[in-house]
Amino acid sequence: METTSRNLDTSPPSLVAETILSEKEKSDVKFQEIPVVDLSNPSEELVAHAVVKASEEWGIFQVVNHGIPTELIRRLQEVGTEFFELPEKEKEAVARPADAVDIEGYRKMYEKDIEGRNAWVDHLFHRVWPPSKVSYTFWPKNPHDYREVNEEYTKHIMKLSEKIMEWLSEGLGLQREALKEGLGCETAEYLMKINYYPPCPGPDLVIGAPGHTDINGLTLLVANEALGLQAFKDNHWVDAKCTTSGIIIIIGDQFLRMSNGKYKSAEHRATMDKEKTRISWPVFVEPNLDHVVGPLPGLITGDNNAPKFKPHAYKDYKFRKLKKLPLD
Ligand SMILES: O=C(O)CCC(=O)C(=O)O
Repeated sequence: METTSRNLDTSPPSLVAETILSEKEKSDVKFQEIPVVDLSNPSEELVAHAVVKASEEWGIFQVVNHGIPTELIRRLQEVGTEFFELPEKEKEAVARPADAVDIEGYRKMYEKDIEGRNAWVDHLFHRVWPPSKVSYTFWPKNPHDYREVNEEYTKHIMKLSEKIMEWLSEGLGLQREALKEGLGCETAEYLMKINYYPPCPGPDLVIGAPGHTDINGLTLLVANEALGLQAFKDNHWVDAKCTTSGIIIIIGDQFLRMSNGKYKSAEHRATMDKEKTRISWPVFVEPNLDHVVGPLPGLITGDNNAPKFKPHAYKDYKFRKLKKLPLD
């Protein structure tokens, strides 16, 4: 089993400098929990209300009793863990080519992540939907059931994400398809990522994933039993505690913009554990690169509803955020 811990003394100096915690990142962690929404509540109205409230106030929450079988989540975690525990050479069978523009594939630590930050984490990215965008080149062949489990999980996660989008659309006073349409309906993409954070001897000095908001629309994340995800709220980092079968929902930048600022794009980060390997499986729901995203037209009516954001093609938005250019 490959659980080599990070060694601060032998790490590239630039990486250590860039991942050392800033004062903000070191600020106290508050003993508070992110909202939990139980989707099995027989009143759909109450569930929808709780999802909307958590998205307005936090932009991050956990859903439980969501209908995705616990056994399927366990298998997703098992096949992903098995892949990361393979010898490096075998993982390289699905490595991201050095000259690739796209994000798909396996990458070892000390690499830039999707938003150009140095992240202290190994990861694997591959699209899971739509079929025209799926490249099995980047799906591990070992373990042999990796593909079957990920395809099954995709069906369930899409159903859950569409349900959440419906509640959030209605929470904006719009018809239930509004956010899905805003993302480009059938052209929207689902991107699976696995983050693998080995134990780190100096977790107080180093961050696994620095604080950021997600660039996409909606993120649905499961994690193993090691804690590490935190959200920034009211000037404090808050532990985003989650059971291994709970799903963390994170509102990303595109939903902040589509909702004209009503839903919050949650700033979050991942910390390292001294002893345990932490693994997380976010699925990012995002528009295709050419799709233009801005405040939904149904929200921009009347004198008091001026658009707070300009529309941008998703590829331009990504480029500008990556390059830290102004975004309005
Ligand atoms: O590992 C986590 O819990 C968070 C990961 C994350 O924020 C990311 O991959 O963008």
